[in-house]
Order: sequence, then structure tokens, then C-alpha cells
Amino acid sequence: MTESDDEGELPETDGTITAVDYDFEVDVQAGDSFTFRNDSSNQFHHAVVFNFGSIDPATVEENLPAFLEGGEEQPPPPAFEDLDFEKLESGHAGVFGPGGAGTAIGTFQSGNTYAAICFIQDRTGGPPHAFAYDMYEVFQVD
Ligand SMILES: [Cu+2]
Repeated sequence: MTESDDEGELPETDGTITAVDYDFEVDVQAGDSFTFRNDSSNQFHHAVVFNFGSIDPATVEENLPAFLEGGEEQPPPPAFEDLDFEKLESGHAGVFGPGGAGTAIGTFQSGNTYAAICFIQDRTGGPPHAFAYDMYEVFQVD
């Protein structure tokens, strides 16, 4: 992971995942790296990327909340049964405060469905953003 306050110093990557309060804008292509930017004015964020393979984005969107809330104790929703959970995480950007940016390793395959998810809490505490504000974005790579 390379960190920099000045985006101009960051190396080229295969796409960008931008966090705001409390959403992601995703623009990534098939590849093995991404730039993470926190454009929030207030909160810290990160991006954990899950790979849902060939499951279509609408199905992931529908089942993701129950899957996240179930944690590791609950069985996954039937739609996610065939996933290899050992390989679910395909990328992970570190935590950045407002205005921060960095590059991260992330494997993106053409045609696959992914979700970028934020598990960071507000500065004042509370549940992770994914739960408190549905801070996740489901996307398919072209
Ligand atoms: Cu967040």
C-alpha cells in the first residue's frame, strides 16, 4: 500500500474507489490494483472488496445486507452458498481520513460482481458504516 496526501504522487492503477459520507463511487476495470480516495469532509473510511464471482449484481444487492448482518455465525443466504468464503476478499484499502488517498492491491476480473464495503465506525462511535448507513456498493467489472 502506498500512501500520499497528494494524489499526483500516486502510481497508476486499474481503477478508483471513492468514499463519501456514506457511499462509494466505483470506477474500476479488470486488473490487480485500485486507487482509494476518501472525499468525505468528516469521517474515516476504507474499502474492503468482496468477490461474488458470476452471481449477478441484483442478487448480490438483495442478499448482501442479510449476509453482512449474519456475520460468521450464521449460514450464508442460499444465493451465496456456492461461494468460496476463503477467497471472498479480493482487495482491501487501508483506512483514510478526509482528503486522504492511497493505492491498494485488488483483483478484478472481467464479468465478475464485486461489492466495496466500509466497516469503519463514525468518529463518535456506533455501528460500522455498512450497517449504520448501508455503505456498500455492488458493481460488475466490464
Ligand atoms: Cu466508512
